[in-house]
Amino acid sequence: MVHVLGTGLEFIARENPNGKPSVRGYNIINGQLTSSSDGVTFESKNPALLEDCLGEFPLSTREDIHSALAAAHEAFTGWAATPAPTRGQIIGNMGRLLMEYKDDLVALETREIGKTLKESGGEIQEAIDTCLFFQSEGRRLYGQTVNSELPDKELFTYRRPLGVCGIINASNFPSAVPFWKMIPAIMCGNTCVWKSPQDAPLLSFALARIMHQAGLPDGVINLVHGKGSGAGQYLVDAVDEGLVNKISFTGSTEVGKMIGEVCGRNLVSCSLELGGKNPLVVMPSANLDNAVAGAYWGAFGTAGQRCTSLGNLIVHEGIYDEFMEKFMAKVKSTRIGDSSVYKDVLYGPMLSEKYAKDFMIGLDMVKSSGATQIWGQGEITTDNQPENFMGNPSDGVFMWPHVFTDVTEDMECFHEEIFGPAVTVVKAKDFDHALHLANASPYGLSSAIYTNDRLEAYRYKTGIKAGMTGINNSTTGAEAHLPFGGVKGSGNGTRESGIWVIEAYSYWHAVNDELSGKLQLAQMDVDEIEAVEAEVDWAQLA
Ligand code: UN1
Repeated sequence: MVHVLGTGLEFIARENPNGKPSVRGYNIINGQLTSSSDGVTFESKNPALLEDCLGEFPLSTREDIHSALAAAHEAFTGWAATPAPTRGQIIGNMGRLLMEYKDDLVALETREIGKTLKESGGEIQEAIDTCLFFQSEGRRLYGQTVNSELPDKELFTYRRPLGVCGIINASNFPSAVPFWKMIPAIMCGNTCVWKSPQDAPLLSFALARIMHQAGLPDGVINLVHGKGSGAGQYLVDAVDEGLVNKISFTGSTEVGKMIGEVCGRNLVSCSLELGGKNPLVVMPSANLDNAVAGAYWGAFGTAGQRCTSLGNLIVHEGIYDEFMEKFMAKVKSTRIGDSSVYKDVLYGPMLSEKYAKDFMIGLDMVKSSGATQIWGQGEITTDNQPENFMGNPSDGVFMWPHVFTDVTEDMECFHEEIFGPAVTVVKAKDFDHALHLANASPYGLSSAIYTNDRLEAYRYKTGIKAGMTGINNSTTGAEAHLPFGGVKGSGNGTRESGIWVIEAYSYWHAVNDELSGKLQLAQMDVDEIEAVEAEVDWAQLA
């Protein structure tokens, strides 16, 4: 692990129960490792083994954020002037280094946020794929030539960088999502201040070190650690101070709306990827085993901590009993535990103690909504554990899988996201009712339908209000080159990934080149103007 983080790193004397070292982590500002201006730190803990501390990290102050922004401004002119293919080449180097360090990064991600090794592997791969995609995009970043309406004149469009981007991501996808944001940002010639998620500072630090090792010039990406209400807020405040040209945020709808307001009043562009209450519909023609597999994974994979996780499971009443029987058999067999110790667990701990606390509040909300709790008993403890729990539950923060039935549209739990392993099940009378229910929450991120009726699939695809839809597939599983994002309460319409994200990190610059050697007027009906002018008695008007 040490070689991923680079040389010159100090370790903190600490006895971790798994024998792993604790690291002194730093901000990276203008390529330099720095502590917070007041020396205050916070710890990152392994949520599967709370006594395992990964390290201490700067709790960044407003002054630190301003230093990072100054470095990003300083680096901007040089980076924007660097040829795009060269920028792409450095991004390609990042991808190749990530491949080299993949095993270490996967283990580190699992240790820091508790995802299973398989999922951490998939996520680091997504960061790699993003680098490889944008390496060659650096050789395109196309503009257009446009025909002029006038002779001897040429028109062009160019993509220009926006400037300094503030990047704020969540800890559930701490490697793929910041790469979704920063790789296109720097490919377009922007510079960044990256506020790492509070629960994944060591992984973020390792990724930022790799980016620099790949040849990224100092100041192009500046990493600052801290809390959302601290460092994150200072970065958003800097929009009001005129120091930020773009904010890209993944997190809650509540915080996203606040960021949207600050950016809106300053006319600063923002990309917002927010919450979801993603529906999955199961119709009678579906292959039920396939539908059970998709619903089960969507609800409980990653311990339900994806923004694309299944929220409302909408089951047609004709197959409700049969589906639920198969579904519950799977839920009851769920293997849970620390994936770095036990093989083949479906999910591990919550991302951190804070996520565990918030999930318990979410469960209370579902219960007070009036839903029927048919499975799950909150936090897993020594005296309260499901059959297939592996290990000692008091080592970390682990949750039961939860299933709530008899959910109806008028309940709060139908509308509100519960970030964790809990699914709310709703009965639908027919297709139209199912589609209505799928559209009835305030969110519109991901969605899915299981059906073998092609017309139903078509009507769902065209009738659903969501940024993403799976047909005979789960609600999760975005790929690195398809547009990712939502509508309604799930975002402001911006997209990440693929060629679409380039719109979010560049503006179009239209240039006209007049070669005729005289003033030619565009967008004027020249003959008519001349005729009108000839008739006007200018002396009389004056
Ligand atoms: C997120 O939860 O913020 O499609 C992103 C998926 C993942 C991305 C989720 N590839 O589920």
